[in-house]
Amino acid sequence: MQEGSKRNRTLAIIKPDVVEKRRVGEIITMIEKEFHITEMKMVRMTKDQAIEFYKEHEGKEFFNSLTEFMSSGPMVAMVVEGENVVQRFREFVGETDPRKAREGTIRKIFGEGLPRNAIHASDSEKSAEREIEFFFGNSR
Ligand code: 3AN
Repeated sequence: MQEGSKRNRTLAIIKPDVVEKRRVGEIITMIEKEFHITEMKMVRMTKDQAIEFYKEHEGKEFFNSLTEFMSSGPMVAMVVEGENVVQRFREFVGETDPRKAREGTIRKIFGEGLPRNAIHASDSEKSAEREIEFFFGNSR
């Protein structure tokens, strides 16, 4: 491993819009070409769980539509590992708004808009650890 690079983990969620369209496999294939998926499960959040998961966004004008959407159906949560994965994975999925996302990114290809932007990616190492704990517990 090169100096300065660090292997770490992040949380990804393939959102309910993608599950509904039955395109989960295509996204997993894209992720596996670049990163290691080390844990994965299909889950459905209650509205209260979605509120807890996104609590840092409480008060924002999109909070209700976001938590409604994220509790509207099953989704696929996974732990993704790699070097500097938090930052690299965010670049890989593309900008929050699919219309602004770079060509070839998951959000550009699969996103329909906001909040239906296909995939979640943790925004920092600290968030990643909290979010992994939320879905997978302290399993290591
Ligand atoms: P990111 O997921 O790229 O870190 P955040 O943290 O700004 O983006 O937003 C969290 C989630 O909230 C996004 N993934 C998206 O689904 C939703 N969201 C963000 N901005 C809006 C908006 N203006 N309208 C509706 N939903 C939004």
